[in-house]
Amino acid sequence: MSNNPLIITAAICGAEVTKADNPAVPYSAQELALEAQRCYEHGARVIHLHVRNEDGSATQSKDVFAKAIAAIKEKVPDVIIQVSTGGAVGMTVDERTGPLDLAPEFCTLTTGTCNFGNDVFENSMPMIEAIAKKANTAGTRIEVEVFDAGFVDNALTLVKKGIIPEPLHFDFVLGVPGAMTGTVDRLEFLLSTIPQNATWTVAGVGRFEMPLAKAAIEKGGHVRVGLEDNIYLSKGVLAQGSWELVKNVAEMAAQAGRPLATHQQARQILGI
Ligand code: KMH
Ligand code: ZN
Repeated sequence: MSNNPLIITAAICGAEVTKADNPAVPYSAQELALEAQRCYEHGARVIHLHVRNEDGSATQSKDVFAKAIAAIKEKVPDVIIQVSTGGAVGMTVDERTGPLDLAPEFCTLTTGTCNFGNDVFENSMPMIEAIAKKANTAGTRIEVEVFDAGFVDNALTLVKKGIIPEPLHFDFVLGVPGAMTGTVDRLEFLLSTIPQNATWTVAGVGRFEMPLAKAAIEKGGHVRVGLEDNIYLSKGVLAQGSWELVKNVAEMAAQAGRPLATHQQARQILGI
């Protein structure tokens, strides 16, 4: 059992889930900030951030991100904010990279194309390279989002080309319908493919969320949970917010003897 500090990321909003799915999904800057504060208080040190228009539709508008980030920073100045560059399926690279104009400290980068439910989440190599270059110019630390096994290989190719810097930090997003499923053997295979100096977190989608969180805690990795990935606390019971899922993970970590990272430790581990 590893005892290195555990970083919990809270994916509080996403682009797909709506208040109709779970009324606790935050849309406005104030709702996002309140949710971020609750998640931080329960142990999350990173907020994976998407933002919404007033009607709840997904946007990657720099201005909407700026308002949300300011509101979050006002309530929780120390939390690490990781902006999404995935946005929603079908958005262009220009749209998706809107928040990078704010030179955030942390962002995502999905390194491959996959099915995403009935849609296709498109990330051709030129698209990935364009997003990575904009992140590098902004001085933003990249988290590599892996929805399927070849995404690791693409990330390693980008390292060789000097487009993304090492050490890599991966997020294994497992259980998206149409991409890699969320069983522990899949996670173990992915771990066998990443460089020794890489760090990693896991985001299990739907029913895979907590079993993968438990595996990551045991294996010395980090954990992402939140309404973006899973709206339920247990079968048929809606989570009251992402904070309740964070609380669950913090309790699992305590039982396993993994301390939670401080915000300084999280920045150090992530190389931010
Ligand atoms: N909304 C998904 C299509 C990311 O944030 O970087 C992509 C996504 C990945 O959520
Ligand atoms: Zn996301």
